[in-house]
Order: sequence, then C-alpha cells, then structure tokens
Amino acid sequence: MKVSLFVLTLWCVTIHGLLYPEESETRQIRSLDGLWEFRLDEAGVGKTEQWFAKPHLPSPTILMPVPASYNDITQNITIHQHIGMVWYACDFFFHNTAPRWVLRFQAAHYEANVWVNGQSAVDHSGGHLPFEVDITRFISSSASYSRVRIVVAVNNTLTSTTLPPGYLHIYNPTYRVLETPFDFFNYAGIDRSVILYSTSNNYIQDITIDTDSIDFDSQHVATSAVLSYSVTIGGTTHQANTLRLIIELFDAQGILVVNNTDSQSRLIVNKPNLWEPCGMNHTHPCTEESYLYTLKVTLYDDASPMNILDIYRIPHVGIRTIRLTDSKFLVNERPFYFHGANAHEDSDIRGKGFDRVILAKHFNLYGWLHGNAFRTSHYPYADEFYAMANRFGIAIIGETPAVGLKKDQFVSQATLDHHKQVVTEMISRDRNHPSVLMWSLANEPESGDPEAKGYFSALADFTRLLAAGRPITYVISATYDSDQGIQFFDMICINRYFAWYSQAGRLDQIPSLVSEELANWRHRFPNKPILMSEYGADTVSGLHNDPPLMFTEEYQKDFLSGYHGSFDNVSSIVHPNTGYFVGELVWNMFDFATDQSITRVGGLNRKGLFTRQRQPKAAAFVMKKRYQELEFIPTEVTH
Ligand code: BDP
Repeated sequence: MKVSLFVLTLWCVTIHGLLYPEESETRQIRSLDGLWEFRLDEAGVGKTEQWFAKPHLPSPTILMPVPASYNDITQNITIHQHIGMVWYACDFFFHNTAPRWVLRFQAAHYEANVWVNGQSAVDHSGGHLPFEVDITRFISSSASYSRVRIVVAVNNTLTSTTLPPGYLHIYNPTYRVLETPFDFFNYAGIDRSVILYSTSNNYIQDITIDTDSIDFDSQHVATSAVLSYSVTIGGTTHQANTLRLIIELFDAQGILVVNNTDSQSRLIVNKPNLWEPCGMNHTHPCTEESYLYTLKVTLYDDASPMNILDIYRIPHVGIRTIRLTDSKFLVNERPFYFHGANAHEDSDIRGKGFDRVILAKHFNLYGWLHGNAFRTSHYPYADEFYAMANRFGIAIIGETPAVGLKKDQFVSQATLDHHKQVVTEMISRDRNHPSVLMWSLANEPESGDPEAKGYFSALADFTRLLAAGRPITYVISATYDSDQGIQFFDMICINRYFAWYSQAGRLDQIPSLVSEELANWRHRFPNKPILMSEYGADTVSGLHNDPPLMFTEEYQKDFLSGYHGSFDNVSSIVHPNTGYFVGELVWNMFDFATDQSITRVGGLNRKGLFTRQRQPKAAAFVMKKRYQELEFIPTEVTH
C-alpha cells in the first residue's frame, strides 16, 4: 500500500513517541556522553550575557560527567545544594555522513534550553522524559565535517506548576530554600545520555504495536494472536506517492513469522510464544529471559529500485494481554500477583544519573529476590530499565512525576495541562514495552481535597484515550472514606505505614490494621482490585535489638512479615474465589537520598531492603523466601 499524504501530514498534530535511538543499516548513532564543561549560574545572568554564543563558558568552569546529576560529583556543598540555572557545553567534530541528524537528550532535570552553534535549538520542560531536535539546519551541509558546539542551560527550580511541584522560599539573598513536597533529593543536571543519530530525509517517525487478542486451546496453550500496529512516516513530502513500507515480525531465532505492507494493520501470529511476567508457577524464573519478538520496519522509495530509506527495529515486542476483573489482574488470562520492591533512580555519586552498572545490578538483585514487579516511583525511568524488564519478565507500573499534588495544583489549569502533556509523553515513549502493565498518574496526592475530584476525573478521561490497553490508577495515601478521585480509575493502589508513621513501634497492631484497611477499601469499591503499592520501615544496616525496636534490622523483618498474613487472607491467588488483593510492593528496594532533615539520618531514607551500596539487610532474605513461596501458588486460568 502507498503511504498516503494524509499520514505524512498527520505528524504535525500528533505527539509522537520519540522512538528509542536504535542503530540500523540506515541509522548511525553517536554518543555525546563524556566530560562536559560546566558551571553554576548563581546570579542567573547566563542568558543575558549570551553564554551560549561564546567559545567557552565564563570561568570558573569544571568538568562534569554526562550523564550524571551534578550534585554529588564534587566536594562543594554549593554545587550539592544549588537551586537555579547551571550551564553545560561540549564541542565535537561532526562528520556529515547522512542527510538528517537528530540531537536527543534522554532527560535533563528540570527545564532545559539547548543551543547548537550559538542558535536556539530546543527547549524542554520536565525532568524525566526525552526530547530531541533535528539539528541539520544548524550545521554546514557543504563541508564533509565541521566543529559543533552544544550549550545547555538546565534549571532545577520547581514551581507550583511543575511536576513534581516545588516552592521556592527566599528568606534573604543568601538563604533560599526549595521546599519539595516529596521524599527524594531533587537531583539535577543532564542525568541521562545525550545521543546524536542520523536518518534519511524521509524516515520512520513512530511505531505503535499492541496485542489485540490471543486465542487459547483447552490446555491454555496459545493458538493464535492478533497484533495491531501503526507506522508514521516523517520527513519531506515530495516523494509521498512512491514511499512504501514493509513490516516484518521475527521470532526470537530471527525467523520471519508474518509480514505486511500497510502503514496500519493487523498481524496474525499462529502458535505465538507469549511474553509473561517471571516467577509465577506457570512461567520462567526471574533470572531467565521472557519471550520477545522483533518488529522490523523498512521504508523504501518505489521510484528507485532497491532504494531503502530507513530501517527501524523494535527488539522487544511481547505478545500478551491484560484484563482486569473486579478482583483479579489477568495477564494472558491468568491471575497475576505483583510482588517486588519499588525503587528510585538513585545511587552514590551519580545521584539520579543513568549508569549501566547500577542498571545491571538492579536487575540481578531483582532476580536474586525473586521480585516480579516494580513501580517507577516517582517518575518515568530511563528507557533502559524498561528494556531490561521486557527481557526478564518484570512487570512495571509506569508512574508520572506527579508526586505531592494538593489543592494548589487541583485548581490550576496550567498544572492539569502540563500533567496531560507528561502523561502523553510518557505513554508515547513507553507504550510498546510489554513489561508496562499499568499507568500510575500520581503518587500520594492530597486526594481527600474536594478539588481533587474534578482534577482526577478530567485526567482519567484524558488518559483513557491514550492508555494503550493498560489500566490506570494513582497511588493513594488518603483514607478510604475521604479519597475523591480514585472512583474514576481502574485499580486501588494504597501506601500504608502502620507501625511506622502511625502506631510507632507497635508491630502487634499491624495485622488487624492492615486487614481492616483492605476490607474498608473493598467495601467502598467492590469492583476494583487492590494492591499495596508501598509499605516499609527505616532500617539502619547493622543496627540490632531484640526485642525488635524501630530502625533495627529485626524490626524491619517483623514489620514486613506482619503485613503478609493480612495480604494472604484476601489474596487473589491464595483465594481465587473470594480474594481481591493483587500485589505487594515493599518501600523500598534500596536506601536513597532525600533532603536533609531530622527524620533522615545522613540525608537518606533507609527503608531499603538493600543499602544504597546494594548490600542486603536481614529483611531482604525474608522477602526472598516469601517471594519464592509465592511463585509456587498455583494460579487458575479464567476462561
Ligand atoms: C510515602 C511516599 C514515599 C516516601 C515514603 C517514606 O510515597 O515517596 O519515601 O512515604 O516516607 O508516603 O518513606
């Protein structure tokens, strides 16, 4: 089929997914990660003094690794706690070997302005999602190579309309405080990779792929699956009548399964191998890989034989369905029970900076723990986390950075608009990952406020149109009888800290309080499954006491175990006929950095099962044993 002009013009109004930069026969990739020139702009004069147009940033500059948060790289407390603008610059030789070059930032926190060779190239607001710009126009097309300078100004100041919000208090010129209504350090800078990639003038701009349905035989073996896909082309339009596509699906051995030539259609896969979360009794262990297909899209020009313009592969197509009943979360029509621990993008020295060492360790520890799920608390993570989760069958609840919302935000049209923009960017980026099973639109908003009702109603309506087959939720700290917004969503996710933030020290109170809490939510919302999206206790590694006292390793063990009996009593897999509880996620996988305060010794939240250096506390072994046992609970097929 011809790629119609309609499709070619559509991209002007549609937000596209910013396909992850993948190398191919037609695409070159160049990493711009490295040591960049860096300096603070405490007086906020860089823009008026046009630092972006100078051959060097004014001294004093230092070398700053990219990617990394800048806060913990030096011994300088001023850099650690800086609020406001910082500047980065890098020069490189550019070789003009392709018609179109795109500069992509995987993320910069929070507000970023980018100049290429002194000219404004792109601005982006939001600290956790990628942005990119075609920089071909800034570069001489006649020379085979040229020197290119990129300058980036990054501002970490949060306001009442950013996500997350923040409030700047200026007590006097030397005492400024950014109040952050959330419990993690506001790490900042260019904290994910910077990439330059090439395409042809006409190129594959976006691809979506979804599993529409799977047919099973009486033994619950999949006999066929229907996938729907859509491809969008970007670029110059003069060739539109002669542009053609080939869409091919390959299995894990690289054997062609099915193909098509339409830009939007369905693929029928016979005897499909399904993507499944690891560690349920019928699937693979969490250390083994889940089944992934590869979708290859080729764009070529029919007017010139063999003229391949672009090739793009999605290497992680997973065939799986998701369905909610009023008491179960079904993956491939089997009840799925989320078990694992949430985390932060956080580690020593790097702050929130992306690092493959930390990534690999994260997933190795997940395998060790037998965890099969986590939430990207409290913002979308680097793409590479999702790629690993696809591979190992770890379920992800993808969360927006909307943490700490209250009335100020609920009554603000600017916040709602920005929230919708972030939801759109997140879903566009992450919708093709089979690991993403649900979207969480916020963490612990003050959802008991009457203004929360209209806000979340509007947000839910908006998100449903984009949700790509996933249920939507937000994570609740409000009480069951006060929450105003979750009625518009599909699942109940609650964070509870009995025997920590309330009933301090009273482990004996946990079972009855948890059971009562779950029963109350169930009573109010009998048609929505419930998940415990956080529970945990701060624990100083190496601190012991018997009997267990708060902050000791013994307390953390008994605290977590204290919740489990109440979970099991209403679990949807332990009690398939009466249960409605679909999962438990410990807070937190690792100790992580927070603002300094009297409740955060050494500026750390210490609720990790592991220390910030990724070493286990005693409770990690308790959770490992429990998760191993959960894997052996047989689950019943629902059809
Ligand atoms: C929860 C928040 C989480 C905090 C946690 C805690 O969702 O971000 O880190 O409390 O205080 O309410 O440990």
